[in-house]
Amino acid sequence: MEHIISHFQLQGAPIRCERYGNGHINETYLLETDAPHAYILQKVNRQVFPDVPNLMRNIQLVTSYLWQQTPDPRRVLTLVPTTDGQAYMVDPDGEFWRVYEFVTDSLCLDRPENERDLQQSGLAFGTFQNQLASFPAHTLKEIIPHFHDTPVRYEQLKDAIRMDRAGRVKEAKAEIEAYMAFEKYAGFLMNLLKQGELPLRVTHNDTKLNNVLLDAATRTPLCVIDLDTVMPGLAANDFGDSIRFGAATAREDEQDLSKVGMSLQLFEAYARGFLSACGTRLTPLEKETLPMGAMLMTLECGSRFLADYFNGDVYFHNARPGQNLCRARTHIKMAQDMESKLGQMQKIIESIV
Ligand code: ADP
Ligand code: GN1
Ligand code: MG
Repeated sequence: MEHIISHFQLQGAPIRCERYGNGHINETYLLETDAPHAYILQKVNRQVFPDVPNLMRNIQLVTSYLWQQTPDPRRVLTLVPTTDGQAYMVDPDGEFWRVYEFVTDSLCLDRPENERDLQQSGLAFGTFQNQLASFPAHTLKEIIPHFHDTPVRYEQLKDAIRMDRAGRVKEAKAEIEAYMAFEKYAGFLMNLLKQGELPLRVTHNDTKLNNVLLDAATRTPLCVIDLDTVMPGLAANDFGDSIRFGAATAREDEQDLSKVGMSLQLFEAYARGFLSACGTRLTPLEKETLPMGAMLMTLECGSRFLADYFNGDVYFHNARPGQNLCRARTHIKMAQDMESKLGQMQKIIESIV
C-alpha cells in the first residue's frame, strides 16, 4: 500500500490507511496524513469497469465542469493527481488506483434519519442534474453499456438462471417467479426513449443516499460522489434509484420482509427536494414517469442482485453468504408495494408540480 500511496501528491506524510464506507463496488480507504489532511484512496473495480482510463476521463470532464460553477473542494469531488500529474496510477498487478480529497465535516448516510435528510439528498441530485444540463453529453463515454436498460437486465437474469453457475437456482424458484411476474413493465421507459418521447440527459445513474455527502453541521447538501457511472440517461432513473434506496422502510438487505416497503412520506420528501432543484427543466412526461422510474429501478436492481446470486456473487460486495438473495427479496417486496402505490405517487408528483 505504501508504494501506491507514494505515487500521489499528498500534503503531509501518511499515518493511517483503513478500509472505509459501504460501497458495493470499489475498494475504498480513508487515508490520513500528519499534515493533518484526509483523503479517499480507491482501487477501482476493473471487473465492473473494464475501461478505467475512459471512466477516469469522464470523471475529470465532469468534475472540472462542476468546478467552474462551484470552485470548492467540499462541494465538488476533487481528484488528487499523481506525482507525474496523472488522474490515477496503475500498479504492477494492473490495478487502477485514484485519490480524492476527503470531504471533511460531512455525513454519508445509509438510512435517512428523517424526511428532511432525504429531501436534502433530492436537492443534491436535482442540483447535480441541473448543473450538468448544458454539459456536452457526447464527450462522455458510455462506461457500462445498457446500465439502466431494464429489458437487457431481465435478459441477463434469464441468462444467469440458464447457466446456474453456482447451482443456486433451485433455492430461489419463488423469487424467480415473482420477478418474472413484473417483466411486463420492464420496457416501459426504454420504449418511450426509443420513440423519442423522453430525452436523454447527463445523469448520475447511481443516486443512492450514500453517494451524496451532507454537511455534518447543517445536514444540507455538500457534494455528490461516486461519479463512475455518470453517462447519458433518464431523469426518471436517477429519481427512481434514490427512491429505491432512500424511501425504503428497511435496509437494502433486511431479512425480516415484514418490515420492507416504500414510505410515501419519504417518497414525497425526496420528490420535493429533487423537483425544487430540477423540476423546471423536466418535461411533463418526464415528471409523469418518475413513479414508474422508482418501480423500475427497484425491479432492475433487484434482478441484478438475483442474477449475481446465481452467478456466484461475482459483482456486488457481499459481507455474508446469501446477502444478494436477501437483497433480491427486499427489492421484489418493494416493487410489489410500489405497484400498489403508483396512483398515490402520481398524485404526490402532481401536487408538487
Ligand atoms: P462505491 O462505488 O464502492 O460505492 P464510492 O465512491 O461511493 O464507492 O465510495 C464509497 C464510500 O466512501 C462512500 O459511500 C462514502 O462513504 C465514502 N467516500 C467516497 N468518496 C468520498 C469523499 N470524497 N469524501 C468523503 N467520503 C467519501
Ligand atoms: C452499486 O457503487 P455503489 O455501492 O454506490 C451499483 C449500483 C446499484 C447499487 C445497489 C456501478 O452502487 O448500480 O444500484 O450498488 N453500482 C454499480 O446498492 O453497479
Ligand atoms: Mg457508492
